[in-house]
Amino acid sequence: MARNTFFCIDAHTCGNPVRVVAGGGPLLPHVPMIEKREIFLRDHDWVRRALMFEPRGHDVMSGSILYPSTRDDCDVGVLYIEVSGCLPMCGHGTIGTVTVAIEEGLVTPREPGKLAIEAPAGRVAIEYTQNGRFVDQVRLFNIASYLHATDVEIDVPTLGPIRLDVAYGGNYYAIIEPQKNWPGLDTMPVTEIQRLSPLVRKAAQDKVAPVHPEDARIRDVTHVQWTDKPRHGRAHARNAVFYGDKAIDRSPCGTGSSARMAQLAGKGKLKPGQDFIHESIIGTMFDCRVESEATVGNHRAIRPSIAGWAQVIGHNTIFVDDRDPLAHGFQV
Ligand code: PYC
Repeated sequence: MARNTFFCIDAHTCGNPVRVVAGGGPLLPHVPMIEKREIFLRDHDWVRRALMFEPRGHDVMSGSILYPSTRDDCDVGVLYIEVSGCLPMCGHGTIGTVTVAIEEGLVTPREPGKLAIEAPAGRVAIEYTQNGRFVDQVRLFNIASYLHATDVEIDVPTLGPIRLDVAYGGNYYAIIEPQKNWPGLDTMPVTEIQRLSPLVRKAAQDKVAPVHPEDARIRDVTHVQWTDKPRHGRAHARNAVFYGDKAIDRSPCGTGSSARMAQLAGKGKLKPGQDFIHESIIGTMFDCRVESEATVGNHRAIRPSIAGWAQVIGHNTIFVDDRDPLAHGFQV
């Protein structure tokens, strides 16, 4: 009989969950995070399933496990765990993880207000502001993001023909702007977005099958981003990002916002130095910016930054016990 104990600190970033595993995560070899991610998925994926799926998690659950970084220019390595797998990069997860790490003393920054994390997708610099022990805001300077494909035509039963773009912001996104068969977020119930998104994702993947030009381990359309006009006067746009089998991000999604800015920049609609305030499906906002131009392989790219807040909501000591027939989680 074995009982595994995970000491987790639960938080949310603008409404989306972040479960940070501060103790009990599997020991992994001291190799770059992109390699740790592969080893974890091969040998320890039950940990992700146990902590993300029901009965310990839910359809939208997301989190991270902290590891020492192998890079001299990073303070900590972050493995992102989620209902859909282990993401190369996660924006809301980074904002939540940094908030937890600073408030709970898991990481000591080399310089006050500044950190750098090693994500599987690359180095991400962080700036944060504090009020006493509490973190007010985290800004992450994301990896280079680019527009991969434009005007991809797909035809999904009951939705009909639509056009989408595919852009990378740490994950590959199918991005759908308002058009005849997608009049916008207020015209479709969330349950219908959840039903249609896996079909759109598969159709986009079948047509485009993106592979990162600098690392083939990062590939495939994994997320779908439905876009619309903002509701809030401060915001420039609104989205609903779909991931996993049923999840709609409650935050505006960090890698989704990066991909969206890369899409708009790639189409000449956003320039370096411009702000992009992004509103989520529940009305929370990220303050995003195109920081500079960049390249990814032969693609013109941008370096986006994303700022948001997170709230620690509790300590959670979780048991995963061999006697439990549902020890490794389930999905309905
Ligand atoms: O914030 O990058 C993000 C993210 C990815 C999936 C859910 N949130």
